[in-house]
Amino acid sequence: MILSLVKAFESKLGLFQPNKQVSFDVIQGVVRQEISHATLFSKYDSAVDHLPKLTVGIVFSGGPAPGGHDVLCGILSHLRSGDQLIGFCGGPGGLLRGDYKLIDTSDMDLIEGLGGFDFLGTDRTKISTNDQFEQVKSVLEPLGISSLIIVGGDDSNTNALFLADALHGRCNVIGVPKTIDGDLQYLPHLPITFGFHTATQHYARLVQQLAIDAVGTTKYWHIVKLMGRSASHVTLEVAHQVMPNACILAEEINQLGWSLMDVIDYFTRVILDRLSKNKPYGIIIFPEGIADVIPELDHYSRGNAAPLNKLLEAVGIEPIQLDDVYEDDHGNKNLSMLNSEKIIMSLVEANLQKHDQARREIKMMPHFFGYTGRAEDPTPFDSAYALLLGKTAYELSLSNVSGVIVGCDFSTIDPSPVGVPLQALVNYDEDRSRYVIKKHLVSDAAIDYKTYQLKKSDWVHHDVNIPRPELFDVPHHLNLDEDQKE
Ligand code: FBP
Repeated sequence: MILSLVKAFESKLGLFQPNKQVSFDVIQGVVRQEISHATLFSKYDSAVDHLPKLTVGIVFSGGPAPGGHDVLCGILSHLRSGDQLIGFCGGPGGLLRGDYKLIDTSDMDLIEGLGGFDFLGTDRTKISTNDQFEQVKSVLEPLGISSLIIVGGDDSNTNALFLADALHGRCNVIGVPKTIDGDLQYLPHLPITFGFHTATQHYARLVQQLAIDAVGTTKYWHIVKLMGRSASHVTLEVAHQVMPNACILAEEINQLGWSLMDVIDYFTRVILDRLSKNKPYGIIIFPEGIADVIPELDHYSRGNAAPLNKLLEAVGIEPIQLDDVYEDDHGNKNLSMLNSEKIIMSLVEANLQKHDQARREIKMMPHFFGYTGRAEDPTPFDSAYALLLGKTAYELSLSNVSGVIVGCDFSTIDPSPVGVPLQALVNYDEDRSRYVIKKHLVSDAAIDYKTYQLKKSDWVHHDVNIPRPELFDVPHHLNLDEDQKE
């Protein structure tokens, strides 16, 4: 698989054109007709040397994800002589300010295979007003930029679509799918974002190390919150790798209609179950996004601590002060500020007080694994994928296409890059009264969710062994068969 990605990356530059065999129902009237594409864009072999010189702008947007620097290298390694790449510094905010630098092939030695987004920087500024669109025009025009590549997640690519509309005829806008959360998907043409594999491998390694320590010492339960808001793809992928003794996903809580105490009772049951087999240690994992679906935590993160404190007081725990959670421009809460792992741990501890043996023997420690996964150097999969995404975004720029996001179909032995109309990903959001790219949550019909449900109860008594299990070379989430993984 990784070799096929590299092969596709190393192949000659080509152009993309509408592929009438794959069409979409797109909602009319969201953006102008010219960028309201109703088909996929597929690559065909065509010379590109005769095309006019091109200046491409690029901006990182939202949270960092491993592979961003390789997206830049993917473009630079194929840049035709005379074409230019201009990077905007500090995310969409930097784009509005006109804060930029020229990037050239000499930068590749510095940044190839490097994690984080620090070469250009990023932020979460939303570009959506007419004044902002005008501001972007006034920055791009003097620089001669005729194609702008936005490297981002669902919110950033919603920006990209409306910016493509506003800049039509002056500058094309192309999205590159990024986010460790893995919630920007459009199957089968866009099953995965870059950064997801590295972050999940990173967290899986850390959780596995806790598990190894726990088996060796038989002393502690580790209560681990993992980054990933709204969608629980990260926790699901990590669960498949490390087989935690207990795990709950936000989508599962929603489906089961569980309250906070239901979650606590489930964790308590697993701990007591293992204790009955003389195992006073283990691993619990869950995503930070549970705060969105558990009413007491949701109220708390919105500034109302009363329902949570009522529950805490009822089990004899001191009330807690509000953490400093706020929303970004797109309405996303910074859940990392919320110490839900400590809250959960205290409630489980309180629950265990009723059991003599558990009260004496169970010791717990909270952990949060998040930001380090975004700065990790990309895995070979993410690196190859990001290089290909960068190259494809450049080819779409040469093809004079706007309002599309780069995708890649992994359903065949040789993954093929495609251009997916952004409009096909858009839905009307009643709460926000606007069209936005919908976050793709873990679906109960997904194969990786079904296998998780089948295996989960076996993991209660699982312990990591020697030889250690190997972490996945390619994302489990892609559900590739053995031939495809090679
Ligand atoms: P993106 O969706 O922008 O890729 O960011 C994802 C993420 O890493 C989430 O998993 C996490 O909740 C959030 O960013 C943390 O960033 P911040 O500290 O800005 O809230």
